[in-house]
Amino acid sequence: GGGNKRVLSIQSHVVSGYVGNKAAVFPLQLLGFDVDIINSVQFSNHTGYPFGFEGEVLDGSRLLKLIDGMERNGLLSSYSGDNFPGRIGYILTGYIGSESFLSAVVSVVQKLKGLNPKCRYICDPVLGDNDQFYVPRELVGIYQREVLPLADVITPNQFEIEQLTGIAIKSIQDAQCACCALHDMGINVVLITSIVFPDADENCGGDGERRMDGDTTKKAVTPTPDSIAMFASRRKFCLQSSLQRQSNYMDQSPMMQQEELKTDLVNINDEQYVLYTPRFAGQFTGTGDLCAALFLGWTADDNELSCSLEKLAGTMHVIVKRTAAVAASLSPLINERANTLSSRELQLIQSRDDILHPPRLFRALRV
Ligand code: PLP
Ligand code: PXL
Repeated sequence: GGGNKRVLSIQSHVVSGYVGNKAAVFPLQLLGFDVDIINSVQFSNHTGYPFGFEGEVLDGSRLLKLIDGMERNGLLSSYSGDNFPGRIGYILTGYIGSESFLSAVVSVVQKLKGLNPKCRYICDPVLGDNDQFYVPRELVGIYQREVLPLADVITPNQFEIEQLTGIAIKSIQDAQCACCALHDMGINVVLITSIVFPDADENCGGDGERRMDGDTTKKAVTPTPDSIAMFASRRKFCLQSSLQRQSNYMDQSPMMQQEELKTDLVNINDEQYVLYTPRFAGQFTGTGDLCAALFLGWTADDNELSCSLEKLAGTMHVIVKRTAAVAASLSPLINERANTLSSRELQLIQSRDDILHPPRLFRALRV
């Protein structure tokens, strides 16, 4: 992002509740980002409610018109230097429901990267969950061919990374392979937001104690059937080795020199971490959207990847825990399913301190 903390977030808006931009914008603002907000839909509520929803969808051509208006007024970029406030440093996208809108997003990302080569694209490639698609299947190919090659950071869940890479994630090694395949497409950082391994014992990773010192959470933090794994992978390009070789570079024939340069290009090194957190019973909506926003926030400052992952997991855990506690305290009182769902909306505002100061509850393990 070139140090410029301005995000263009293209996501859903809901009047009531916290998904899409409603889940992403407040945390980003708390973390000190200016957020330019484009609402891809405006719905009364998220689409999981039993009595439907009302509202409107923004189509791709209208998205491009908004970008056009911004461009004409110099709001996409500025020639006054990298840190001028008008320069968008990050693009964040989440759930996109149609081919036409996804294609429009692709051209927006291309335009912004053209105007600011340091602009980073954080893409949550939303396809579905629990072996079910909630977007048209045709989007998989568009993500693979057009979207992922533009992305700098992606935040798929287990189902999504399996669809995008064709690799079933049954072990740490599978997660490593799938991330490697995505890095090969040019993506710098991959966060798998949640993985449930079929056999927890084989995926222990490191040894013994995994709880952070001073942790008050006595819940499982080792891989068990009740835990979910988060997995983060960053590809590093090792320029040092090319410098080391430069001393004898001039002595070689031009053909040998060319070989050396090729070798440098493939001299890569993936840094990978796994982190286990307890799983909460029941469904929460907007967790993936919140997760992507927080990850953008914590990785923007070039933190250590392990540090970003630990902060992310700490905040996510307490927010879901607070949400589950509120839902549990209300559910005996009300029977209607709509009310039950509204009681499961993320307790985001109530968690503002935990967003600003993530509790360090879990440790990321290098794998
Ligand atoms: N639940 C908890 C406790 C999490 O930490 C996360 C991810 O960070 C999720 C749910 C979200 O997973 P998904 O991306 O599948 O919505
Ligand atoms: O959290 C993803 C999401 C985004 N946008 C809308 C939704 C949902 C989940 O239900 O309904 C409109």
